[in-house]
Amino acid sequence: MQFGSSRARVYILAAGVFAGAASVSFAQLCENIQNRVNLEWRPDLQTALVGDTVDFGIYAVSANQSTSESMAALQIILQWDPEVLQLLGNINNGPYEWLDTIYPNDVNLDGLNAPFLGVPGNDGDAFLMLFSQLAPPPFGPGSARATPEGLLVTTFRFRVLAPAVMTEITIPAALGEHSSTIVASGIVAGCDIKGTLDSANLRSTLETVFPGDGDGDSDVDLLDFGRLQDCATGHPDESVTNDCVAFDFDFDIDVDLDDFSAFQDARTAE
Ligand SMILES: [Ca+2]
Ligand SMILES: [Ca+2]
Ligand SMILES: [Ca+2]
Ligand SMILES: [Ca+2]
Repeated sequence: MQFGSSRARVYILAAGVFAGAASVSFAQLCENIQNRVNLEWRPDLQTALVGDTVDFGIYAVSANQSTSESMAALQIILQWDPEVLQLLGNINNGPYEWLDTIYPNDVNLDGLNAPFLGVPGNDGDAFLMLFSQLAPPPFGPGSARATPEGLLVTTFRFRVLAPAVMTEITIPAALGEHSSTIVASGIVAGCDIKGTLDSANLRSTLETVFPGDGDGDSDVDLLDFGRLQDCATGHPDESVTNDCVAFDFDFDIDVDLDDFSAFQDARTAE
């Protein structure tokens, strides 16, 4: 985590990098390279307990399966439910070492990071900037590259505050008047090459939930089956309640025939 004194300098630099297009040819240039990099979450967990610390890695994935894409900088807006999750900060544990990784103090713009105390206040939105090392080898590593396999950009770390059947962390394309999610091209300065923006899901509970064990007595039996019947609404898109999450085997926020068949498998396995 780097929250150094270079923050102001880098922010001014960013304003220059992200300044809009002036000429038509520049706009056309940008159009030719748009949608080159997708931002993707690859969480290694689907459930967590209240009080846990959870990490969500975000990957920059080249939309072209045979080439990687050079990135000068990234600006990532994040939105989450502040009653369920608290943003603690970031771990830059990817293979690429960014020149700087900062939450800018934007109190005088959209205030996404306000109140600003090094990390943004826990109000459900924030934005992070990451800057490439532009110096090419042998002087430096050159800009970060989004590969077809995906470059781990950064890991957002949260604390789980409350139970939720499913909570979502999204990357809005824009928020407020001035803030947008940007993947700045490392080839044509000022061009945004972001493609699709993914979202991540997490289920949080007060106690460990074993799939199928609706009454929490550490088995999957006929008593649990009775509960499953109460939880099954028959409507595939009807949300489950906290009491019924043990029966939502496939994490699609319902209890339906797919879950029933998973329940039967769980009973056989008992
Ligand atoms: Ca905020
Ligand atoms: Ca049981
Ligand atoms: Ca379903
Ligand atoms: Ca389900």
